[in-house]
Amino acid sequence: MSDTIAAIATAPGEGGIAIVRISGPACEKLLQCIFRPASHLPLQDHLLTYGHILDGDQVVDECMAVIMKSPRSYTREDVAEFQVHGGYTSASRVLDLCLRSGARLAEPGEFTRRAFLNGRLDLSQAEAVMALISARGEQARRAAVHQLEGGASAFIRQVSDQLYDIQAGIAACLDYPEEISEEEAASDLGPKIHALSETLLSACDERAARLLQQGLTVALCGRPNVGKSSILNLLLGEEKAIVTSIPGTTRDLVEGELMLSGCRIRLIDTAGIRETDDVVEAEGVHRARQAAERADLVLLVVDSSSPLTKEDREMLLSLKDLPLAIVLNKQDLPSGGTEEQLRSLLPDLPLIPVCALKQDGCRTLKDYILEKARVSDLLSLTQPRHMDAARRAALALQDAEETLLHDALDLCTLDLDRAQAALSEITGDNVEESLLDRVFSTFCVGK
Ligand SMILES: Nc1nc2c(ncn2[C@@H]2O[C@H](COP(=O)(O)OP(=O)(O)OP(=O)(O)O)[C@@H](O)[C@H]2O)c(=O)[nH]1
Ligand SMILES: [Mg+2]
Repeated sequence: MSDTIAAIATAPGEGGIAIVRISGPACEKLLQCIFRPASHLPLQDHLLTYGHILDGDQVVDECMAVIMKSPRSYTREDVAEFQVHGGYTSASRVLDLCLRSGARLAEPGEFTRRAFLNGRLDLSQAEAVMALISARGEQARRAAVHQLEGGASAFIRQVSDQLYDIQAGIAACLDYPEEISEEEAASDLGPKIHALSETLLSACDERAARLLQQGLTVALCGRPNVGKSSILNLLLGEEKAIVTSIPGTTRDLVEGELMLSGCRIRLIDTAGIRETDDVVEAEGVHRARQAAERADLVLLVVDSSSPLTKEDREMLLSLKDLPLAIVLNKQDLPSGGTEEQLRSLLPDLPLIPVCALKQDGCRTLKDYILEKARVSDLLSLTQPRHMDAARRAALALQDAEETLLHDALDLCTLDLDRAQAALSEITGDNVEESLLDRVFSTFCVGK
């Protein structure tokens, strides 16, 4: 970290302002080289100053510049930022000037890596920065901020502290066997170890983590002509998919995205499922089944004006073990007794009446989808990497519990150390360089 790094911090493309950021010991020198304040007064710490970026005598752009002296900066090093006019050209000229004046191009996530290495944030908070940058929707933003504020770290440190207490208890027993017997220690500590492992496992909610990162995927399935594409269009508020009265209109998957109260929803309209000799349609039916299996929620669309067909029943059977709800479409037409049939077949299945043609029932359907997309604001672990480490810690604790049952108190300490090591991967205490490389390689340059 003895060198000074530089990168464009704003996204590529045209915009009002672009920011070039540098961090490291040469910041002040570099500023003097390329920035001339309009007032000719020296730059003050943490104060934006108007001036010009110069390449020799040539003015590159007008600029607002700021220096944030160590340790009161994002990286805790000296940091300087240049706000120039947006678009690519000015910013890349300024970056080029920085590189010619002694800085080197920052690696992805290197500013945040320095912040982590200088102790400004722990590893889980560093990852939250990227989660916040890539958050799609209010729900994902709230979860990222919770993590940035130390939500995951606080949870892990609490578990880790309790584990240290257990480790101290075992050490005391091993050091003073005359004061406390191994059996006594085992019967006291076993339940505590078990409870800790349960706490960790229950914090690993894969589904919630996926919903935050990717949103809820909803597949619209059903036999041909029941109105799947009409419902997709209704939910999206646009004519995304082709709708006709010819069964088998949709052949491929048609995807659309919508935001419901800050939750991201991916809708997939599929080909009507039926037996067919048509090769193209058969491939569409295959894709429809795959989409249903991969979705977080399957909406089986049924025509409420006609009694259940053999195809409807087969589909119900094949989909019933997936997260499923029935959308009873075509409510404008006289009932075919479908609702009653469904209620007697699968009484617990949610039924949502809709009329895509007259745009009725859209609110109820959206509310139902939203209910499935929501996750708690206070989830402790929301990143796959964190859950993987927490699960390994829980497994090590289960091993420790097992070892205790065989009265091998000294061996159990090894399992507990493994659990501590897995927990420390989350917060980044004592982690290897390769893990940091892996984490920060997913970052964008300039952050
Ligand atoms: N009366 C009535 N007709 C509807 C309703 N919803 C859709 N339709 C009609 O049903 C026909 C089929 O609609 P689509 O949305 O194309 O049906 P689909 O399930 O996507 O059909 P495929 O793509 O062939 O599998 C069209 O003529 C629609 O106008 C409804 O609520 N009431
Ligand atoms: Mg269709």
